[in-house]
Amino acid sequence: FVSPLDVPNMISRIAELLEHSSGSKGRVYIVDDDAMLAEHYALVLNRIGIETVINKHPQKIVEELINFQPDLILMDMYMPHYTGAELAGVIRQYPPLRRLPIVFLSSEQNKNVQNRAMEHGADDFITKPINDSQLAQAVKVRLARSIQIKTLVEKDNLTGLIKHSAIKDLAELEFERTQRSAKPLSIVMLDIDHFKKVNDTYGHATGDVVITALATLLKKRIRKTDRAGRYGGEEFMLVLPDCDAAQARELARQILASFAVLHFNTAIEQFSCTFSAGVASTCDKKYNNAEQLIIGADDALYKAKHAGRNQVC
Ligand code: GH3
Ligand code: MG
Ligand code: MG
Ligand code: MG
Repeated sequence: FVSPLDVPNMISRIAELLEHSSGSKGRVYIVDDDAMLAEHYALVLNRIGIETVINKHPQKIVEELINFQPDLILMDMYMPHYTGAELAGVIRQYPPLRRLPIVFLSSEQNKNVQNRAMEHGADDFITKPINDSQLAQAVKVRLARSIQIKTLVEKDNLTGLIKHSAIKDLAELEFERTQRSAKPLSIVMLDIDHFKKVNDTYGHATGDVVITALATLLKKRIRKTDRAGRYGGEEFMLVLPDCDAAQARELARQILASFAVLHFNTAIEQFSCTFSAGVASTCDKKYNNAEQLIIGADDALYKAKHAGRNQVC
């Protein structure tokens, strides 16, 4: 619940989100058994700057969704071998895809049929007949809303990094993707050393400055395909696709070196901080899923702490 005092903050935050989402037009995944029609929808959406991928092989839908990472699915209701509702049901069983909005585009007017499809995990209906500009507008507004909600749900307020549950979903998604390619995936867990002392000595607000500084450094140092999340209070997680254990350790060491030389000014004195980090990689074949990989990185972090902190294990 939002207290009245928070309202100005909320308004500026929403304005910020709107600005953000207007910069990115988003990605739509199109499912229709009629290939010509699917191509036409894609063209209509591409014209207003929306990226599209058309599903060609229904049995590969999950794989394609994981690769494309769309913001919305536009789906036909009736196809020869399965219904849109059945496909929606399959998609919803898959944790990293459970928040993905599915919009049916159909000439089905029967509200009961529509409701049943919604129970299977669809979120909305666009009914045909519809002309091109109506379709473009209908998808555009739903897509913008989807991106806004995603940002609200997934972004940590203090740091702008990805929140705990969302970074875990992304780790799972990247793990699945790795299983389908031959490329390694690495995870780094970082935890600021003796952070309680920073709070106790200089105050919570200064503690927040340190957390934000490390977050900024992480964002600056990772590649476009890497993801950085705030896993806990002063604990962070990096998800690094196509990166082996040695490369991940090297990256963590470079970030540690940059972080350790930062000076924080307070009324009392100037101080600096370090962190400890643990790396786990799918180069090590013992990991069968993302959860095990995260536990592996956590164990390595624990080792780094016990070996004296200010290091990467
Ligand atoms: P270690 O080297 O073993 O990691 O010691 P530590 O003191 O960093 O570890 P501990 O987990 O005991 O302390 C973490 C502290 O982080 C406790 C908590 O009050 C503080 N903290 C958590 N979230 C925030 C936050 O958002 N802002 C600030 N300023 N402090 C936070
Ligand atoms: Mg059809
Ligand atoms: Mg700590
Ligand atoms: Mg901690």
